[in-house]
Amino acid sequence: MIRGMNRPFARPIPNPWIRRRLARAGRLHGCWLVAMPAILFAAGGDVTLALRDYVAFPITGKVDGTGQTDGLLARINSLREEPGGGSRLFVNDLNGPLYIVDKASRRITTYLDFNGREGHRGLFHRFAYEAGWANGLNSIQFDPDYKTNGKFYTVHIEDPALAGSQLPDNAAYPSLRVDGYSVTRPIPTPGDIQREGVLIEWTDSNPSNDTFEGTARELMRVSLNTRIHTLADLAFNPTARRGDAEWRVLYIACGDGGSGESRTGIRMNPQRLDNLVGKVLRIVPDLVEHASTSTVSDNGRYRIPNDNPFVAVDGARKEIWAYGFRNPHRLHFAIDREHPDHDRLIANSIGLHTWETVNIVHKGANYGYSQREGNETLQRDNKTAALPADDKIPVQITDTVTHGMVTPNYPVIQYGHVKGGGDAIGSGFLYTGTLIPALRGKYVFTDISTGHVWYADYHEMLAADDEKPDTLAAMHEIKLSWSNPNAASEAGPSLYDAMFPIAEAAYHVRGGKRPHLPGRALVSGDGRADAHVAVDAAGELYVFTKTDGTLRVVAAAIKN
Ligand SMILES: [Ca+2]
Ligand SMILES: [Ca+2]
Repeated sequence: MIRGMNRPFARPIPNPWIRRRLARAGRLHGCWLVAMPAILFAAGGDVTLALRDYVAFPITGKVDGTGQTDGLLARINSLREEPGGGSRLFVNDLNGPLYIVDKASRRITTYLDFNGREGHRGLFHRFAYEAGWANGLNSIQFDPDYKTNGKFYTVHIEDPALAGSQLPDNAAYPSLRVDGYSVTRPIPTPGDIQREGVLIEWTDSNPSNDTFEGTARELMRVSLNTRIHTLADLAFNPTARRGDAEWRVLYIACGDGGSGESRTGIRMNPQRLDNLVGKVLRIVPDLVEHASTSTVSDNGRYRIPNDNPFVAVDGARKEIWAYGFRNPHRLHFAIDREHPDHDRLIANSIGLHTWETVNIVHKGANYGYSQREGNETLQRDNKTAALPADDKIPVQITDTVTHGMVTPNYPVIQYGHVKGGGDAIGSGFLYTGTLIPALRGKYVFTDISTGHVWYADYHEMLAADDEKPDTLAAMHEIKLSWSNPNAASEAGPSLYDAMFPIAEAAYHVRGGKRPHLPGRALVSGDGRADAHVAVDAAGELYVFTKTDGTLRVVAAAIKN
């Protein structure tokens, strides 16, 4: 492939009316030509978002890094606004830090640092972060009752082959009490194990300040075959209230640990119900919550709701809510305030060689991997083919034991590893804010490597959730308007087809040494944008890119 041939480029803002709108939204003084326009994946992209730089996070990577992950200036991976009317964003960097960003001052405080590897003063001596995507401090989620109980949850990745204690090292955080902390036995996954995903509940006895004081409790430790597709996102249903069956019930995304693309016996792990990889899990973290409608887990650290789909199936893990995913690394509860019966849990799952997917998650459903990828059959050679006429696969308990047959569930959105598409789906959110009326009722999502941003109509997604593999919601390209605040000459917004060139400009300003961006992927070519979207408590939209370690806020939109 010619380097960068598929990469989106900045291009001029063609329409004088749009230029005027952008000028009002973001100080347009002029615009400039760079190169060819990208081929549009879906014709008629009709929303342009005006981005403003919000905060640049401290550089935790290497400015001259050459690998897929070490050259990312700050591997920020998720953003959560504290619930309960605070005004702080909590942002985790895979390299270790958990930051608090004060929304009023935009001041960044390091709240905790998980990196306790040799040479670092953080919490975990076996912290694995330096290789493999989604290794490190992968995610954070607040307990819905955080304001009262100070609880939040994190997922980080450890390498069990490393030396050192598995207990948190509180040398840098003496107000973290570790005397009651104990490690859990890893939940087994068939095959060799290179990583463990660790879920921890933290209780900050004073959630109103920017320091941690309190306790931590390890809830779960999941064995992962390789260093990719780890234990990942965490989500609570935001509509649940005290007394509801869903109140403080935690959904957990667990990647397949790279098992499903293996040519060996671990290939069936995402399909097997005797393990937790390639699944969405559902647990009650607090042992005193829902005591009459749940049972205590094998390790005694959390509860499992009695209405989980496989609690009565011999040999199946009771934590499983849905299964057959490759890497469902982003979960989002889509809340449709006008139609509460339209609320859904959504999982964005990264595909192998062919399809990136958005999936509506249903209780007990099988999403097909590693027998399916997107709406096609995945063959043993990892190529895709048409679905069989009788579209059924066994409900696999172990490698040999099955429990009937099931027709797989299929994505509601998918895009290919082709020009105008991308390499790996990022995060996604149903927009519920007020700043961008054009995005109301739209699900906004990214491709990680190319940095494309798209939306799909949420009602089309619901309609595509119809057990028919070929019905999918349409994707619409979102364009981006951004003023490079470091531009040498006149400043003013330019129009971009994706986050790649925006991150590239900022990466160089921040000292990045690579000619383009760090990493490489098939469609993005030389460099990856590493772009995701996020929302705050008001549902307003942000975009962040790991390559330049910068968080940007969506300040306005223009409907073309
Ligand atoms: Ca505190
Ligand atoms: Ca469909």
